[in-house]
Amino acid sequence: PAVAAPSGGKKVIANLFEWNWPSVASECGSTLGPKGYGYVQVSPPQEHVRGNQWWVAYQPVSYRIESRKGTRAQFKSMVDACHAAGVKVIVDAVINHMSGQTGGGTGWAGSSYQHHVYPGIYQSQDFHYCGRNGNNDIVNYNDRYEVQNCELVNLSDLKTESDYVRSRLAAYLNDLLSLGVDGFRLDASKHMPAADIANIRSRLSRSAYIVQEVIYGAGEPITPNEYTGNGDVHEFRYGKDLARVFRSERLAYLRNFGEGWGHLPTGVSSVFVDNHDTQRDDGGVLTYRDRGIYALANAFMLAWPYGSPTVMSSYTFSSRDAGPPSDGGNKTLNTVCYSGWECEHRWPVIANMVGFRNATEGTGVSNWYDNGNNHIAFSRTGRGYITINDEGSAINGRSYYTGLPAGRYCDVIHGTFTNGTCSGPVITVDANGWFAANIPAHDAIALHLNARL
Ligand code: ARE
Ligand code: CA
Repeated sequence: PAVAAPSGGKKVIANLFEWNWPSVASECGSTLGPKGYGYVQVSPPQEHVRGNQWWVAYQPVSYRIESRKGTRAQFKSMVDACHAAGVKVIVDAVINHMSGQTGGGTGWAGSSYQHHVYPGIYQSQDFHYCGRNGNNDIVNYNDRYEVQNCELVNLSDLKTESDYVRSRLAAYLNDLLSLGVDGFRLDASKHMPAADIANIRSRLSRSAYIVQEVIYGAGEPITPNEYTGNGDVHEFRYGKDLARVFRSERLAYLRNFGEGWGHLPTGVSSVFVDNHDTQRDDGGVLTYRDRGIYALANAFMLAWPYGSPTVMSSYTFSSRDAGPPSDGGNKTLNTVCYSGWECEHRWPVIANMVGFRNATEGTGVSNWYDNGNNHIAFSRTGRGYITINDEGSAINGRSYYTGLPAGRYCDVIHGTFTNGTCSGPVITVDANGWFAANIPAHDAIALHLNARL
């Protein structure tokens, strides 16, 4: 049985995209655990084709846990270190396909392969040959058969309907579970029938969190909703809609953000401002390049009780294919935050709002306020309060009704609360639940009960 949503009090996922295992291990102890992240999502750990592009990870050639990000032993130590820090581990699992190079080669860990032949694992009869478009590639996303039986960008497409392939994929996932992994992001889920995923899931040795990558495409026959029986599904409309609101519409529109906008049911929806694909391929979404506005969009996501949020953490890139900082042999270097790596999950606004999310878990929205334009505010009933001013000018001299108990609260947008003290401004909520404050343009104030002095 799979768990349908991240469970436990801490549910926020940090996606440490392309980090190597020793760096993930140390980040769990130094930052993710202390800041209240419940999960870390890591990039695909299996052996992959050689090359310096980031996307080599999405071309498996064997299921050895040996990649540019580290060895099996390093992977295991990482899982143990994260668990010791109270952080669970989600693995990006590539199970729809193997490599896509037309010629063969030798993988990262020395396994030789051909397109459609992976000795000892899969032979040519284990793949689909859809017979379309001259090269078996997917062209038409409006054709269900083609999307699930042709090749996604030439990647050899596994026969996920076959008993052998299912058992081999389950063996890979069970190997990861034996190393202590807690969940999986199932890459390219749209390209596998939901029933095939259900069957593979049924072969897991124990329960695991599952989130499926099914990109909503207007008019496409395969929809995210088909997959909700297996676990969570990435809601790609969320980041696009949020970016549009922040860039060119009004924050006031967010008062029913989520299901009210046609997004997936909250209990199965995995949300993010951007992910590793959209930050490269989708000019519309907000990314680390948007700096303050990106932080505000993440603050909104973490404050708003819809879906399971993932905070993206990126390396700096200037071209689509460019891989992470690596040595001459393409081995990924240890992460150095703010030097080649953006570390959005550490940005104080974002990291402190993880604490807000945890403090307000399970409460609804009340006291919604908007000015009809780009100033909004709301309570997470009885536990927290946020107001975001995305107007082009300051809003001064206003009072805000929070419904919170009287007291002195750390403004976690501008200060970090540690051991009873606040490194930034302190906001006083009066006996009637009100506070007065000025908010600069494109800024916010957030208070919660776990950051009360
Ligand atoms: C690379 C080269 C290719 C080459 C291939 C094989 O770029 O030119 O043919 O290697 O040699 C990633 C990269 C790819 C890379 C691939 C393998 O993005 O560039 O190919 O790894 O190394 C669709 C899928 C969705 C997929 C996106 C990218 O439905 O599942 O395309 N996303 C996941 C990952 C990616 C990854 C893969 C899948 C493959 O997150 O990072 O690719 O493992 C509409 C549709 C969407 C469709 C979208 C784009 O919006 O609705 O379903 O997404 O168009 O086509
Ligand atoms: Ca497929």
